[in-house]
Amino acid sequence: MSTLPAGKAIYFTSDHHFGIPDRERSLQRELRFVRWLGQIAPDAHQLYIMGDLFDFWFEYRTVVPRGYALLFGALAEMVQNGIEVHYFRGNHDMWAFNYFEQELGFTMHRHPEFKTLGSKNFYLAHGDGLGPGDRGYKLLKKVFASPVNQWLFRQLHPDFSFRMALYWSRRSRYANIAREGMEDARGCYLDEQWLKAERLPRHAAAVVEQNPDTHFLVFGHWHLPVHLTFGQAHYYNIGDWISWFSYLRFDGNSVKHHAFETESNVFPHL
Ligand SMILES: [Mn+2]
Repeated sequence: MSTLPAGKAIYFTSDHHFGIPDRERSLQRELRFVRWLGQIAPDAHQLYIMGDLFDFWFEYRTVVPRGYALLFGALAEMVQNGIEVHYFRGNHDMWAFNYFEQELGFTMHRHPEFKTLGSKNFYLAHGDGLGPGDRGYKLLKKVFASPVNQWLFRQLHPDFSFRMALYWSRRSRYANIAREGMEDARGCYLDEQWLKAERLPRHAAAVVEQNPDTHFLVFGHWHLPVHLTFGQAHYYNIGDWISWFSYLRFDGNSVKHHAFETESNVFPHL
């Protein structure tokens, strides 16, 4: 059993989508994230980045994308100071191969995992492609996971391929934001029954049914801070680092939502 040292905490963050909407505005969010890392460093035992740190990421054998120097420096410093950084790949950075591991010292995760943190049982996943339906996306994920397709993509000039990839990811991102905006307008996310009928909570309910000793389930992906309960199990979506600047803190006992550098009471629905 892993133990959490007294006075220490484990932090969860996700869906920063650094790189959008443009270099300058992304940098503002990156610097805000670096300030957050500085704030949590004194009591952080582990940090979990639950996916989509970048809106698009691809690494070549000898070259990595331009930018993010301050961000990488701050994360590498955490690892140097003995804070474990775990990274669950999201749907926007499934092409993170071994750079984060080799250069920054992250522990990489590609699939959902059960983990005991302190004395509690966690189920951790980014959240894409889980739950019923969404067959189009699941197929697309297989296409992107194919080594042949990755090799083909690597043959393109990066100035061209990154422009193309960002164009596509922006389109899907804007579509999501539009969809989420509609949900907000309808007030759906305040409605527990509506939330529990969505894909990820349905997946979570099935996980809890098969693993009744699960205490906490933590997901990214949804870009909406959510807290639900399934029996004794607590379900969370972290939110994002685009409009919520939300994160989770686990003190060994309970998990709580917080937001960084925003007005208090930004989670009226939690
Ligand atoms: Mn995302």
